[in-house]
Amino acid sequence: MTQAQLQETANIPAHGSEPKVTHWREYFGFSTDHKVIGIQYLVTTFIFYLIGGVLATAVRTELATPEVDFVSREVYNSLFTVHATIMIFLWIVPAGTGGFGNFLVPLLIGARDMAFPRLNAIAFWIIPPAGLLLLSSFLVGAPGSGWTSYPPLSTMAAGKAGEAIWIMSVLLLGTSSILAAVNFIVTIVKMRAPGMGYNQMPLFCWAMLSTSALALIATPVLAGALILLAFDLLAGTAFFNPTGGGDPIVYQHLFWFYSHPAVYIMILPFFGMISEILPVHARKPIFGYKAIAYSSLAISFLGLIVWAHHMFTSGTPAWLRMFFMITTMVIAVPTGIKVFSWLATIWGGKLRLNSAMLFAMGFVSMFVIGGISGVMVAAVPFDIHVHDTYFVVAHLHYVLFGGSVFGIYAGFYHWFPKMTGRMLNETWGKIHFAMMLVGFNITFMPMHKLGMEGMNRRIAEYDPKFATLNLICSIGAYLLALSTIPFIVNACWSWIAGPKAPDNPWQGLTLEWMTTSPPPVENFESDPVLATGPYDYGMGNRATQVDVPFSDARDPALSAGPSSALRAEPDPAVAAHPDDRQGESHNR
Ligand code: HEM
Ligand SMILES: [Cu+2]
Repeated sequence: MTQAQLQETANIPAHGSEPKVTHWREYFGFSTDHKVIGIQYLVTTFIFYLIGGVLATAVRTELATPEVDFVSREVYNSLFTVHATIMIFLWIVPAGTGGFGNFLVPLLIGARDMAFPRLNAIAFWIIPPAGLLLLSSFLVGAPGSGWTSYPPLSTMAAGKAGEAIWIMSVLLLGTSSILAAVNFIVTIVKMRAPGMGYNQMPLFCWAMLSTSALALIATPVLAGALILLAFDLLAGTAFFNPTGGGDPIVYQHLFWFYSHPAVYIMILPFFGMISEILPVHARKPIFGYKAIAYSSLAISFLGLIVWAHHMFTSGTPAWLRMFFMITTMVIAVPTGIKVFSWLATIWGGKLRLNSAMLFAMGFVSMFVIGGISGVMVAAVPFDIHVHDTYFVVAHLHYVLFGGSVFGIYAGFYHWFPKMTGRMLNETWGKIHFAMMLVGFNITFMPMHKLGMEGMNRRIAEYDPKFATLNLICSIGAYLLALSTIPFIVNACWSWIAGPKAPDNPWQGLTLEWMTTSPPPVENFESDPVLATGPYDYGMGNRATQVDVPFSDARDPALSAGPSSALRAEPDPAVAAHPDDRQGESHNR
């Protein structure tokens, strides 16, 4: 018996009798089912991603030539401002946390739903109106001071209405993010299946715990900054206005106190998803479970004390710049631990190079490029040289696009069968991956060189000597935009008419695969059971020699890693073997 079969046998009673067929109308209503809400998040944010992508394509069309010829300078400013705001606040953050977090966390820990289902629905339903509000600003003159909205630019008379709308919309989105964070923390701490200690949790849960802690600590600071900014803008106060005794640099501190942690809010969930996907498709235990789990916590903590690396050129005193330079570089350590653990996980594995795995490997490699340019810009002298140039645009897209967006797609391909009960087409998945990888690198790789040669970001016209590389970037951007089409067609077609998905198409060990595809309402008919750890792959027929409860559960030979449930104290109430169970289910 393989480990997957062992886990499936132990969990037969946990199967729902019937997969839940969700009526399409439910997706448009106030559902409190975490799976419906997760999918609502994913579909809604994907639509915003498409809108943000159209804006990006418009930006690149303007930049295809050195002159201002496609849109006016003002419209250009609005295009990149709204593009970035959508990509961050309406796509990456809510898709990673609200989307995948909602769908996966309760399933992975064997719970029936999130701790606060109604709060969960409220957190989602804030998003669509906030997004529409932001888009409505195009009717009154969209905001144009960048997604950072620095004063004094953002409080100047022109475009007041658009700026106020931007603040209101981001405040709403931040509220949603805080509500979701509370829910995740309580759910993970309080609702794990019996026998699942913290060190038996799937790594995605560690990632969500770290992400939620960050969101909870940092988002209120952004809210504070934006409320003060709104006063300056609309009520004539002078918190950030030097003529009235204020200081614009204070805004930068408050803004980055949130927005640097925000980049980890935008990447940690995907770190977690990659840690789930790689071992399944490499058929090997995850390497360094605890190292990966605790490095998420370390990244959260360090992420809170590096914010002023965005302000090296804002007159920050030299000694303070040293502090922020060193803390920033230290973050490379926990991040490197993760990357090496992932490489060690797939090293020597029996790789299944399907779409999910390709996107996961694309994630690791593209993210590493962004990480390296990140350490480069952390160095004060280098940053002074490339600050506000296309080098920064290249860096941020390697982490956010090469990282987060590749991670989202890896998740889509991996969990689509569980979410919809249908399989995606693999051939089209691979075509999608190839087009996206090539398009992405053509678009963003040349920006490193443009930046080092001094091309400014946030400008609609530029020195003609940069024309060739910019044209290449724009052609890459069109390819990148086209690469989304195979995915959309594949996803829509497969959802309606794709081949039916088995319960456990990838022979995974984590609990979401131990119920039907899609899971029934409340996920499991009865309490799920941990017969094996989340990553005990490749133990071959050793598993046939053991049954749970084990006589010596701590024997390291039985367990593929410290994460293995084999090392947990067996609990007779939920023993893997139905005959060994005693007493009532005590989960709820
Ligand atoms: C189709 C793919 C994309 C293209 C072609 C693209 C293109 C661009 C360009 C050219 C800029 C610079 C505008 C300027 O400084 O004048 C920009 C800015 C930005 N993009 Fe993207 N982008 C894409 C996808 C994404 C994604 C997926 C994210 C994030 C998740 C993202 C986040 C940002 C951010 C944060 C900025 C900074 C805006 C600012 O400086 O205020 N982009 N993008
Ligand atoms: Cu930062």
